[in-house]
Amino acid sequence: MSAYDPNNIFARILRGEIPCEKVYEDADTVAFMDVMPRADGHVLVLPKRGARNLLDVPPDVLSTLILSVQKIARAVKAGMDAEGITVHQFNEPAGGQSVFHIHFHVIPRWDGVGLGHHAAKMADPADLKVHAEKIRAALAAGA
Ligand code: DGP
Repeated sequence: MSAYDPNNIFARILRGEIPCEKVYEDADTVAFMDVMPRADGHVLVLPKRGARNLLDVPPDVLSTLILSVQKIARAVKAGMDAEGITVHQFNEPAGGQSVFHIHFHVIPRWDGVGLGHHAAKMADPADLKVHAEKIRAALAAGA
């Protein structure tokens, strides 16, 4: 396994070098909209501290991260009026990972609606903003 690269795209987003549509931030974690969503309301949750993936992440980083994943899953379900949530987490290229800063995908689901392909199509930024607003509102309402 390669070492963590501090210039990966998510590290650059965390440093504010590249914009993102953020929905949540606390002392340890950040959540923002995936620019290539597999469904409307697809959010990525990541730690501020750098780790490549599940194979090297320290336990204390993983602990706070998974609590944020649960919080965002609840907010995405409420904000997007979803019927279910799919959580994905990919490790190494063979495991489907393309950005090497650990993150969880939180994807809202509706009965009978299939998932789009992984990282296949850029979303319209205006749509991402609309979905982010709904998720931020659910968080503000205590979801
Ligand atoms: P993976 O590493 O395979 O778990 O997928 C990375 C995801 O990150 C993929 O769904 C597309 C998304 N993504 C890639 N580049 C950017 C970016 O610059 N901004 C945002 N918000 N998402 C990105």
